[in-house]
Amino acid sequence: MKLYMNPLSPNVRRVRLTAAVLGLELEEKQLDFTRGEHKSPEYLALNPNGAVPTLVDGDLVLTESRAIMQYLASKKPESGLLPRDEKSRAEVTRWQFWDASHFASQLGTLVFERMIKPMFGMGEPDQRKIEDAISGCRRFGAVLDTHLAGKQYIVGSSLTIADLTIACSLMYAKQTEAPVGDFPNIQSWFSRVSDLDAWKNTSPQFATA
Ligand SMILES: N[C@@H](CCC(=O)N[C@@H](CS)C(=O)NCC(=O)O)C(=O)O
Repeated sequence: MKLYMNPLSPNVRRVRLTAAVLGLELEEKQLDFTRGEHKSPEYLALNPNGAVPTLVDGDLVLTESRAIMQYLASKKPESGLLPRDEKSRAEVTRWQFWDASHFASQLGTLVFERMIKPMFGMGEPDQRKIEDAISGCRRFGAVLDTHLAGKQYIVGSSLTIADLTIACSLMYAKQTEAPVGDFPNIQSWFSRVSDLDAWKNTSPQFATA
C-alpha cells in the first residue's frame, strides 16, 4: 500500500499511526508542499482536493484520513481498533465524525494561524479567527472531557481508531496553546495515547506532544 503524505500533517498522522498500531507496512511518498507537489496534475488525478493523505491499494485510491483509518483497521479486525460489534463500531464512527465536524477544525485553525503562517511567511495571524477557534476548542473540549470522565478510552475499554483520530487533532495543542490544558480527563487520556510507541514513532521531529 502506498501513502502519499507529508509528515507534518495531522491528517496524515492519523493514517501512519493507525498503520503503526496495526503493524502494517506503508510505502510512503512524501510530497513537498513548498514546491506545490500536492497540486501537480499527476497528484490531482489521484486526489482532486490536492490534499494529503491519499492511500493507494491496488485499484483502490482512497482519500479522507478517517476513511483510510477504517479501511486499514478492517484489515485486522482482531486488533479491536474498529470493533466488530455494531454498536461499538457506530460509536467509533460517531466520534470520528464528531472530530471532523466540530473539533479538528478549531484546532486546525490554531495550527494554521499560529504555526503555519509564521513558518512559511504567510502574513500576520488573524486574531478574530484565533478567538473563534479558542472558543470552539473550549466548547467542544468540554464535550470530550465530560465524555471521558471515568474512562480510559473514548469507546469501550480499549484503544480504537476513535482515540487515534482525536489524539491526532490535538498533536499541536501545546505549540499552538490550544485551551485544552484545563480539561483533566482529556489530559490523562491524551497522555495514555501519546505513550504508545506508535505515537512516538510517527511524531514529526519538532512535535513535542
Ligand atoms: N478531510 C481531509 C483533509 C485533508 C487535508 O486538508 N490535508 C491537509 C494537510 S493536514 C492538506 O493537504 N492541505 C493542503 C491543501 O488543502 O492545499 C482528510 O481528513 O484527509
